[in-house]
Amino acid sequence: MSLKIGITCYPTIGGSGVVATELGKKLAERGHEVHFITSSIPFRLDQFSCNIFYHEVEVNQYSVFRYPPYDLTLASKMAEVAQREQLDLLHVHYAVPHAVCAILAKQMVGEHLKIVTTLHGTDITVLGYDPSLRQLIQFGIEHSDHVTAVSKDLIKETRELLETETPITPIYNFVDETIYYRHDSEHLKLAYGIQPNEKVLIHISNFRDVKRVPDVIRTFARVQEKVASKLLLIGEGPDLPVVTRMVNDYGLKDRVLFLGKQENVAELLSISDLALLPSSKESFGLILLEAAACGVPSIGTNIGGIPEVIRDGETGYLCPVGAIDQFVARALDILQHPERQKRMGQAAMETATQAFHSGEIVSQYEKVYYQVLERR
Ligand code: GMT
Repeated sequence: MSLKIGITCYPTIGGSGVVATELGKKLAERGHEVHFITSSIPFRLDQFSCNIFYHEVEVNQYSVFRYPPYDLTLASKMAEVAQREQLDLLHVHYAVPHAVCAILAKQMVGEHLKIVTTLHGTDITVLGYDPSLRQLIQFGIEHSDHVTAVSKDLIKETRELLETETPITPIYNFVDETIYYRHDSEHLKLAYGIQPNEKVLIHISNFRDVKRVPDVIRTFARVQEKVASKLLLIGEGPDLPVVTRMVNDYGLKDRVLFLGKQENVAELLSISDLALLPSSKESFGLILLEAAACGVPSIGTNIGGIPEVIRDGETGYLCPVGAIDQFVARALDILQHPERQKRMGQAAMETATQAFHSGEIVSQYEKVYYQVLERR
């Protein structure tokens, strides 16, 4: 039975928006009607499909409001679309504000409209610690018809932090295998001035404090003393000025390439030998899966959902947060042993295409949808 599904996510660049959009595209391929209800067109919604619709949430500026009421406008748009298009369910990514808006929409439309909420991390691991939001997040979770989370660790943290008994299903993230595979993009090395003998390390993030990008620089500064290499930094965010200063202070200007925000990271990953993710908080670490799908081993921290994505010693390595010595030793262990690097890269690719296969993950979401609708 094909369904009519509304999807709300943050449409700008970010793992949760990527996963929500790719899920919508895959659901549409399976014959479901998918309605994106978002503040702008999701950046990955780049191809036409007659099963995909986009409804823009336009927030008007009224002088009576000190702040534009995005959440209320979203709830009202959700209700309008749900009623007009006769949606079966709203699948919202993030408890706050999206699940709370969906609950309001459901109250406007009627109990038949079901709500599936996916937790991606920041709503729990950052906002959940804010006492002024804690109860609202709990409300969003407890009034959803079904809640999923992108890792088992995120479920554990949600339970501990919010003291909620609500069942939460783990459903891992996935990548689109038609985009994330090892591309033949060696020409990029020439374009970026990377010598054939040089190894390439890569870090991709939004340069927020939790990503600990300075640890990437500290690690690379020592690795490049032993192995001829270059570092690709992809992304932008609050820590970019600090990182730029560090690169200058360490005298690494010629070895570090700041590439800013990039959409086609699969080609950049395909020229990389090692990905680094030294985060202090990470519910999943989608970039690790993207790297793995392109055959790149990773070193990440042993926190959050990262150990569920990197198989320590098989597809990469896990190190404690801030343990630069260990990061350096593990990086050298991979980069100075081409056979090991190749083996780990292959294992990473196999894990990405098997354990996290998009077909399997999309089926898990479909199962959840049919379950909540059966209860109608
Ligand atoms: O990591 C971010 O700052 C972005 C955030 C997002 O909203 O996309 O990422 C979260 O969701 C991703 C998709 O599920 C996960 O891969 C990231 O690990 C998670 N970020 C954190 O937990 C800090």
